[in-house]
Amino acid sequence: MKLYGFPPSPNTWKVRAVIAHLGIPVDFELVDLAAGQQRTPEYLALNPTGRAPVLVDGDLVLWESNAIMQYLAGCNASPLWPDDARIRADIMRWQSWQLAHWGTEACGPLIFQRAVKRVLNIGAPDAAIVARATDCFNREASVLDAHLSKQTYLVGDRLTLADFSVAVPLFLAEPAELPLAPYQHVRDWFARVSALPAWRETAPAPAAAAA
Ligand SMILES: N[C@@H](CCC(=O)N[C@@H](CS)C(=O)NCC(=O)O)C(=O)O
Repeated sequence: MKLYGFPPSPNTWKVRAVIAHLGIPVDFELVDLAAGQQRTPEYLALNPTGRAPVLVDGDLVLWESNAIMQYLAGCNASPLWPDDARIRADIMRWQSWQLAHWGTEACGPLIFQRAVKRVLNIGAPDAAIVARATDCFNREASVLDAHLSKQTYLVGDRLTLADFSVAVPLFLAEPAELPLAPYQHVRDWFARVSALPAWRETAPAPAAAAA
């Protein structure tokens, strides 16, 4: 089995963290996004969207990080993705929310404007985008905080794939200046989830994170 990815990108990091947590052997191949390797014909044959990561397992070629995480945890009968329709739907709910709102509307634009632009030296943050994303961040973080005031992890009382998906952008809270201060339950939950050794074992070099 082989994962193609770019270690500093949160979508690659969360998949690598799940692989480390599961303790399974998966070869890794770098797709250097900074060098444009995601647009080579060889890579586009694997993922026509030109994004990382991609998992190849025999004749299965799978892109979209959350689908890859579900496949890996499912193949390994992991409690991160229990064989229970209700729990899986609940995990999917948070992973869908992460893709559509938490990542794409809130954390992602703040990470790009404040952290990625600085690392790549491609100009100042766009104030209008930062303002809109900050509003989104506060709206979504309030929902997350209220949920986590009632439970230890996102789904039930156990760590699942949902925690990996929703937590990963928060590793960039400092450089992206994510306004986390009012959200005590989110901060406590992130402290629990980020303490997993799997994150440290797969962490990108600090200066490269977010690129
Ligand atoms: N929804 C996709 C998003 C993947 C994605 O946007 N990856 C970024 C890195 S975090 C990428 O490959 N960007 C390169 C590009 O768009 O050219 C997933 O979860 O796998």
